[in-house]
Amino acid sequence: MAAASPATLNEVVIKHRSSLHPRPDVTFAYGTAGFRTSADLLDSVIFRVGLLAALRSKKLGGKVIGVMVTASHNPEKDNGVKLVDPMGEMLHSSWEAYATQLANALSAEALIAALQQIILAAEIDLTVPATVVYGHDTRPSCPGLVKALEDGLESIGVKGIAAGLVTTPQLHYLVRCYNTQGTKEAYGEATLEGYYQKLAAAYTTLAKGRHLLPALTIDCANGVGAPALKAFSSVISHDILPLIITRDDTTTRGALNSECGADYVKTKQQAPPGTTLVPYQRYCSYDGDADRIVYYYADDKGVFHLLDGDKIAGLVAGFIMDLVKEAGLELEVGVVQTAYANGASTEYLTNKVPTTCVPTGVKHLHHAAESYPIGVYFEANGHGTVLFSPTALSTIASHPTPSPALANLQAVTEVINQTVGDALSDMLLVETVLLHRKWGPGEWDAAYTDLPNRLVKVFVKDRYAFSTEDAERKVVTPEGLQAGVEAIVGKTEKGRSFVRPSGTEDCVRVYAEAATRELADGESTFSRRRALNEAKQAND
Ligand code: NG1
Ligand code: ZN
Repeated sequence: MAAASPATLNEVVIKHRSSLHPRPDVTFAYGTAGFRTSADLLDSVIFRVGLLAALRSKKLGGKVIGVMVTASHNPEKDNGVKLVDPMGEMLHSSWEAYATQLANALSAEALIAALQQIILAAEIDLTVPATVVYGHDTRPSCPGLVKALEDGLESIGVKGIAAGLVTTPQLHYLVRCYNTQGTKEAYGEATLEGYYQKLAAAYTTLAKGRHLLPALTIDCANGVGAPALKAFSSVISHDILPLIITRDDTTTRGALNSECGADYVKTKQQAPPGTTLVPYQRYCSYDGDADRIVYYYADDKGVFHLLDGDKIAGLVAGFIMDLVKEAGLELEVGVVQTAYANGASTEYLTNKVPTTCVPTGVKHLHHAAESYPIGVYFEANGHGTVLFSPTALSTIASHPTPSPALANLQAVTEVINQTVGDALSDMLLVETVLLHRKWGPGEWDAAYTDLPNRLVKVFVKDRYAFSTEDAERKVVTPEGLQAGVEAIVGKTEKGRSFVRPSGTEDCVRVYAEAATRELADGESTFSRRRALNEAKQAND
């Protein structure tokens, strides 16, 4: 057991170390993706996140807290940081304000005062030893920022466990493993090797004896997904999972997320330039920290088709429902989406399975999915996973009648990363379903046809002037904007449009969909113009 820490902060050390990480004249906010901005602004923020992570661990009786340094799909010049709570979930929202408070403290003295306030407000016992595990993606700014994090941890007397170069979901996995080892909820071995072995064993169970599919081509966004996938493919037989790994250049400056990756493919609705799509072959793209995945293919006319998070949710939910039924179990499967889910997917899903819509942000999706025995959640952009409640897990584990369906269901619980969306693990799940169904991408896609849609950014002076309700589907302020949107939508066949402030970028997003491409484009242009006008008035 680690020795107890001193009962008070070492203010001299913290002030001194803090002076080595001066705060720029910027206001920071811990948003849906933690702190995320230009990497050259983040040194002080990450130093302070080290302090906060230590306090969070102390508050939770010494449970291991995670810190991930990444800016996901953002350009390479950006970086970011987010905290991971003990079961591998996002930082509890009640602590987001503390993170913002520490990041914005104006001086070393103000930082100490903010720390003391948090210690008091959250009733933290400083003598509890803390443990923090931290990792980072492939951005060139990571080593320097990780150093700042280590300075923060050291100045509050916490050593920390360096996980090194990891995908975001691997870091979440490690956190959960550390906190559950030796308990009946043990999640796995707390090493990357343990992660790869767990997924490989589960996938081998699911794939063995099946007729193999042609190789899957993966675009790793030139990010951390590339080394992770290579490490994984070295522990699984190529006969079981034939892969073609592309966009795996993690050393060329500027390559990360540039004209590739899940965000590029989803936003542009096209394959990365230079990719020749062989008709009906499977392609997928990860994002820069490998927590998102989208699939795509071309038909025999060469037309591009996207199989995004909504399509993955439908595929996976249907498969799990069938396994549950075949195994003779009664476990409800529910699906959670956001307003960005294509209207056609919502219509398809609501006819089959309970479906909930929640605001953007993984914490909302995750939380809502927890209310189902088996909760499938996916954002349209490809971030998602499946959660099995403790009761569902024990029902599956203790079911008296063995069957292939039960064994497969058990393996599905192992192949899926239940802490957070995980491109590698989601890929294995999709491949499993396709293998079992004997489907190619065309059969998968046949469930429904996406409504044409458009997602645009509007740069406004103050995005905080925009507020929403009804899971972000209605804009409340600026006043009058919603009425304007509705007037246009009302005239549009299968029209749906909404306006919301981004939680990760300084902009407002406008989404529109309609029966035809022309209508969707027209509607988004109108809504966007309307949003701009209203914003101008609100800001004047
Ligand atoms: P914001 O910037 O709040 O729209 C984006 C994504 C979210 C989620 C977060 C976290 C869209 C439209 N929004 O949020 O789905 O992934 O980033 O990374 O894709
Ligand atoms: Zn990501």
